[in-house]
Amino acid sequence: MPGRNSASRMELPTRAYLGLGGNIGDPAAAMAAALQALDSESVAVVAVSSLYRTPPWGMTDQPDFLNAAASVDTMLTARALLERCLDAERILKRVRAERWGPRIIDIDILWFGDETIEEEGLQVPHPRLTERAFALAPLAEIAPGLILSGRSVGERLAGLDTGGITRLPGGCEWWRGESG
Ligand code: A4P
Ligand code: MG
Repeated sequence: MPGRNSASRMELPTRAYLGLGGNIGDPAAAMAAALQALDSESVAVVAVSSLYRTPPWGMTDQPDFLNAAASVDTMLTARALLERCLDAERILKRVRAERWGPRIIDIDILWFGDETIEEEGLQVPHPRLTERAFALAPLAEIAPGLILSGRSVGERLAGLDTGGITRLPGGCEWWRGESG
Protein backbone atom coordinates (compact mmCIF):
# COMPACT_ATOMS: atom_id res chain seq x y z
CA MET A 1 0.00 0.00 0.00
CA PRO A 2 1.44 3.39 -0.91
CA GLY A 3 2.78 5.44 1.98
CA ARG A 4 1.60 8.90 2.92
CA ASN A 5 4.24 10.56 0.76
CA SER A 6 3.61 8.59 -2.40
CA ALA A 7 1.69 10.30 -5.20
CA SER A 8 -1.54 8.36 -4.77
CA ARG A 9 -3.40 6.50 -2.05
CA MET A 10 -5.67 3.47 -2.10
CA GLU A 11 -8.47 5.24 -0.26
CA LEU A 12 -11.52 7.34 -1.01
CA PRO A 13 -10.81 10.54 -2.88
CA THR A 14 -10.07 13.69 -0.91
CA ARG A 15 -12.21 16.79 -1.43
CA ALA A 16 -9.95 19.80 -1.89
CA TYR A 17 -10.60 23.47 -2.60
CA LEU A 18 -8.49 25.55 -4.93
CA GLY A 19 -8.27 29.32 -5.23
CA LEU A 20 -7.46 30.78 -8.63
CA GLY A 21 -6.56 34.33 -9.54
CA GLY A 22 -4.81 36.53 -12.04
CA ASN A 23 -4.56 40.15 -13.11
CA ILE A 24 -2.54 40.41 -16.31
CA GLY A 25 -3.35 39.30 -19.85
CA ASP A 26 -6.63 37.41 -19.98
CA PRO A 27 -6.94 35.90 -16.48
CA ALA A 28 -10.34 34.32 -17.15
CA ALA A 29 -8.92 32.43 -20.13
CA ALA A 30 -5.85 31.41 -18.10
CA MET A 31 -7.98 30.14 -15.20
CA ALA A 32 -10.24 28.26 -17.62
CA ALA A 33 -7.23 26.64 -19.29
CA ALA A 34 -5.77 25.72 -15.90
CA LEU A 35 -9.02 24.08 -14.73
CA GLN A 36 -9.34 22.17 -18.00
CA ALA A 37 -5.73 20.97 -17.64
CA LEU A 38 -6.32 19.89 -14.03
CA ASP A 39 -9.59 18.09 -14.78
CA SER A 40 -8.33 14.57 -15.45
CA GLU A 41 -8.48 10.98 -14.32
CA SER A 42 -6.68 11.85 -11.09
CA VAL A 43 -8.29 15.24 -10.38
CA ALA A 44 -12.04 15.59 -10.90
CA VAL A 45 -13.32 19.16 -10.94
CA VAL A 46 -16.57 19.01 -8.95
CA ALA A 47 -17.72 22.64 -8.80
CA VAL A 48 -16.43 26.01 -9.91
CA SER A 49 -17.57 29.40 -8.62
CA SER A 50 -18.49 32.41 -10.67
CA LEU A 51 -15.73 34.86 -11.53
CA TYR A 52 -15.16 37.74 -9.09
CA ARG A 53 -13.48 41.04 -9.77
CA THR A 54 -11.46 41.94 -6.66
CA PRO A 55 -9.27 44.87 -5.62
CA PRO A 56 -5.59 43.92 -5.22
CA TRP A 57 -4.64 42.73 -1.74
CA GLY A 58 -1.16 43.02 -0.27
CA MET A 59 0.47 45.02 -3.03
CA THR A 60 -2.23 47.52 -3.92
CA ASP A 61 -0.49 49.33 -6.81
CA GLN A 62 -1.51 46.82 -9.48
CA PRO A 63 -4.61 46.08 -11.59
CA ASP A 64 -7.74 44.47 -10.13
CA PHE A 65 -7.74 40.67 -10.07
CA LEU A 66 -10.21 38.11 -11.30
CA ASN A 67 -10.62 35.35 -8.72
CA ALA A 68 -12.51 32.07 -8.55
CA ALA A 69 -12.63 28.92 -6.44
CA ALA A 70 -13.03 25.28 -7.39
CA SER A 71 -13.66 22.05 -5.53
CA VAL A 72 -11.92 18.92 -6.73
CA ASP A 73 -11.94 15.27 -5.73
CA THR A 74 -8.58 13.59 -5.99
CA MET A 75 -6.71 10.45 -5.08
CA LEU A 76 -3.48 12.43 -5.17
CA THR A 77 -1.68 13.62 -2.08
CA ALA A 78 -1.69 17.37 -1.40
CA ARG A 79 1.94 17.53 -2.52
CA ALA A 80 1.12 15.83 -5.84
CA LEU A 81 -1.91 18.12 -6.33
CA LEU A 82 0.33 21.15 -5.73
CA GLU A 83 2.68 19.83 -8.42
CA ARG A 84 -0.27 19.58 -10.84
CA CYS A 85 -1.21 23.17 -10.01
CA LEU A 86 2.36 24.39 -10.51
CA ASP A 87 2.51 22.43 -13.81
CA ALA A 88 -0.65 24.21 -14.98
CA GLU A 89 0.93 27.57 -14.03
CA ARG A 90 4.07 26.65 -15.97
CA ILE A 91 2.07 25.61 -19.07
CA LEU A 92 0.46 29.04 -18.96
CA LYS A 93 3.94 30.56 -18.76
CA ARG A 94 3.53 32.22 -15.40
CA VAL A 95 6.62 34.26 -14.54
CA ARG A 96 7.39 34.67 -10.84
CA ALA A 97 8.54 38.24 -10.26
CA GLU A 98 7.44 39.89 -7.03
CA ARG A 99 5.66 38.20 -4.18
CA TRP A 100 2.00 39.28 -4.27
CA GLY A 101 2.73 41.06 -7.57
CA PRO A 102 0.88 40.91 -10.91
CA ARG A 103 0.46 37.44 -12.38
CA ILE A 104 -1.31 35.77 -15.30
CA ILE A 105 -2.36 32.87 -13.06
CA ASP A 106 -2.01 31.77 -9.46
CA ILE A 107 -3.45 28.53 -8.12
CA ASP A 108 -3.46 27.97 -4.37
CA ILE A 109 -4.59 24.89 -2.46
CA LEU A 110 -6.93 26.48 0.06
CA TRP A 111 -8.01 23.33 1.87
CA PHE A 112 -7.27 19.62 1.47
CA GLY A 113 -9.60 17.26 3.30
CA ASP A 114 -9.07 17.65 7.00
CA GLU A 115 -5.32 17.72 6.60
CA THR A 116 -3.07 20.27 8.22
CA ILE A 117 0.26 20.38 6.45
CA GLU A 118 3.25 22.51 7.44
CA GLU A 119 6.08 21.56 5.13
CA GLU A 120 8.69 23.33 3.07
CA GLY A 121 6.74 24.78 0.11
CA LEU A 122 3.32 23.48 1.22
CA GLN A 123 1.04 24.84 3.90
CA VAL A 124 -2.56 23.67 4.10
CA PRO A 125 -5.07 25.12 4.87
CA HIS A 126 -3.65 28.14 3.05
CA PRO A 127 -2.16 30.27 5.85
CA ARG A 128 -3.70 33.58 4.76
CA LEU A 129 -7.11 32.26 3.69
CA THR A 130 -9.17 33.59 6.61
CA GLU A 131 -7.84 37.15 6.05
CA ARG A 132 -8.73 37.25 2.37
CA ALA A 133 -12.14 38.26 1.09
CA PHE A 134 -10.92 37.74 -2.50
CA ALA A 135 -10.45 34.02 -1.74
CA LEU A 136 -13.40 33.57 0.65
CA ALA A 137 -16.04 35.24 -1.56
CA PRO A 138 -15.80 32.65 -4.37
CA LEU A 139 -15.25 29.85 -1.85
CA ALA A 140 -18.45 30.85 -0.02
CA GLU A 141 -20.37 30.37 -3.26
CA ILE A 142 -19.39 26.68 -3.55
CA ALA A 143 -18.71 25.76 0.11
CA PRO A 144 -20.42 28.20 2.51
CA GLY A 145 -20.53 25.63 5.34
CA LEU A 146 -16.90 24.52 5.14
CA ILE A 147 -15.36 24.99 8.59
CA LEU A 148 -12.09 26.90 8.82
CA SER A 149 -10.60 26.93 12.32
CA GLY A 150 -13.99 26.59 14.00
CA ARG A 151 -16.02 29.00 11.85
CA SER A 152 -17.71 28.53 8.51
CA VAL A 153 -16.50 30.14 5.31
CA GLY A 154 -19.70 32.22 5.27
CA GLU A 155 -19.09 33.48 8.82
CA ARG A 156 -15.44 34.22 8.05
CA LEU A 157 -16.47 36.21 4.97
CA ALA A 158 -19.11 38.15 6.90
CA GLY A 159 -16.35 39.43 9.21
CA LEU A 160 -14.28 40.90 6.37
CA ASP A 161 -14.52 44.02 4.23
CA THR A 162 -15.95 42.91 0.88
CA GLY A 163 -16.12 46.44 -0.55
CA GLY A 164 -15.02 46.50 -4.16
CA ILE A 165 -15.60 42.78 -4.73
CA THR A 166 -18.02 42.13 -7.60
CA ARG A 167 -19.44 38.81 -8.68
CA LEU A 168 -19.49 38.82 -12.47
CA PRO A 169 -22.59 37.68 -14.33
CA GLY A 170 -22.25 34.54 -16.42
CA GLY A 171 -22.54 31.79 -13.84
CA CYS A 172 -20.27 28.84 -13.20
CA GLU A 173 -19.72 27.44 -16.68
CA TRP A 174 -17.21 30.08 -17.76
CA TRP A 175 -14.28 27.64 -17.48
CA ARG A 176 -15.58 24.93 -19.78
CA GLY A 177 -14.18 24.65 -23.29
CA GLU A 178 -16.49 24.78 -26.27
CA SER A 179 -16.77 21.00 -26.23
CA GLY A 180 -17.61 20.97 -22.49
N1 A4P B 1 2.83 27.09 -1.30
C1 A4P B 1 2.78 26.80 0.02
N2 A4P B 1 1.55 26.44 0.38
C2 A4P B 1 0.79 26.52 -0.75
C3 A4P B 1 -0.58 26.24 -1.00
N3 A4P B 1 -1.43 25.87 -0.03
N4 A4P B 1 -1.03 26.40 -2.27
C4 A4P B 1 4.05 27.48 -1.99
C5 A4P B 1 -0.19 26.80 -3.26
N5 A4P B 1 1.13 27.07 -3.08
C6 A4P B 1 1.61 26.92 -1.82
O1 A4P B 1 3.79 30.68 -4.34
C7 A4P B 1 5.02 30.41 -3.75
C8 A4P B 1 5.03 29.01 -3.25
O2 A4P B 1 4.04 28.84 -2.25
C9 A4P B 1 4.67 27.91 -4.23
O3 A4P B 1 5.75 27.55 -5.06
C10 A4P B 1 4.30 26.77 -3.30
O4 A4P B 1 5.40 25.90 -3.09
P1 A4P B 1 3.74 31.68 -5.52
O5 A4P B 1 2.39 31.48 -6.12
O6 A4P B 1 4.94 31.57 -6.35
O7 A4P B 1 3.92 33.08 -4.81
P2 A4P B 1 2.89 34.18 -4.53
O8 A4P B 1 1.55 33.73 -5.00
O9 A4P B 1 3.39 35.49 -5.02
O10 A4P B 1 2.97 34.24 -2.97
P3 A4P B 1 1.87 33.80 -2.03
O11 A4P B 1 2.29 34.16 -0.65
O12 A4P B 1 1.45 32.41 -2.31
O13 A4P B 1 0.80 34.81 -2.48
P4 A4P B 1 -0.65 34.46 -2.55
O14 A4P B 1 -1.02 34.12 -1.18
O15 A4P B 1 -0.96 33.51 -3.62
O16 A4P B 1 -1.20 35.92 -2.92
N6 A4P B 1 -5.21 40.16 -4.52
C11 A4P B 1 -6.36 39.77 -5.09
N7 A4P B 1 -7.42 40.60 -5.11
N8 A4P B 1 -6.48 38.52 -5.64
C12 A4P B 1 -5.45 37.62 -5.66
O17 A4P B 1 -5.60 36.51 -6.19
N9 A4P B 1 -3.17 37.16 -4.96
C13 A4P B 1 -2.03 37.51 -4.36
C14 A4P B 1 -0.99 36.48 -4.19
C15 A4P B 1 -1.86 38.85 -3.78
N10 A4P B 1 -3.02 39.72 -3.89
C16 A4P B 1 -4.15 39.31 -4.48
C17 A4P B 1 -4.22 38.01 -5.03
MG1 MG C 1 0.28 31.56 -4.64
